[in-house]
Amino acid sequence: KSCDGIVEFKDVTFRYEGAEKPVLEGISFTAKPGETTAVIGSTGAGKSTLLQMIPRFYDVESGSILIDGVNIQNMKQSTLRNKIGYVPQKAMLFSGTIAENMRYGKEEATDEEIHDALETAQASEFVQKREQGIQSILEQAGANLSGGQKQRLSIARALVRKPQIYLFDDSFSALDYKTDSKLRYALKTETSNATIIIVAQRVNTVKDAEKIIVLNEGKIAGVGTHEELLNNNTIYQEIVSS
Ligand code: DUT
Repeated sequence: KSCDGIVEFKDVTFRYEGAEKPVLEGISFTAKPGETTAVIGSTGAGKSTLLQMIPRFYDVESGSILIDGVNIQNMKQSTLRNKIGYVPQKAMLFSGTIAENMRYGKEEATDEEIHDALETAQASEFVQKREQGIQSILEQAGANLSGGQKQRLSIARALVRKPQIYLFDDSFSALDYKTDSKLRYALKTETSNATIIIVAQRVNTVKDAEKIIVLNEGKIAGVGTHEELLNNNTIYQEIVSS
């Protein structure tokens, strides 16, 4: 169904246990299916925390988060997890074959589905260069891979599951600009009705997003397209020129 996967934050405030100040304060926005919503901000702004609230790694202190109008706190955990493909900042690969790593989260995935996901994630070329292809062994935590290769496999793993909602936590940071752009374009094309939320520190990764949210010290400092924010948001201008 093309209308599924609307993520809505309503006046969300959150603080880590024991912290004096909330890390997120009064956050409201909507991320829509078929669109990329990007969150940009300097280190410590609260981007990862915001993203992690969607699969309920943390619960709101006040406000609410809805998916298709349903408060995520009233959803079964398994239902929520099935809707979401979360790609963490650090790829979590294990010792085993590439295929085994790709099937983590969807045991029944076919080789073809794995190849398609690798293709979209711009990982096909380096996987095919290995004699055993997707049957090649990854050493512990992917020790025999570059940072960018690990990120692409981590993205491919999420794609294999075909969730409605993709959450990318700085998942493109180790890629060169060209690969970053190519990957996001392929992602957009192959997951046309999915809701994509991308957290990033660099402008290249967010500039094509339909909606960019500027997060500053836990608050939204601006929302718009790249062009709009370039014109009217000083924090965004600072990020661009830094
Ligand atoms: N923080 C904690 N406990 C945690 C995680 C984070 O107190 O378990 C604090 C650190 C920081 C703030 O919350 O002051 C926001 O952290 P977050 O990782 O959400 O920020 P970010 O914008 O994602 O930073 P980066 O771009 O460096 O990942």
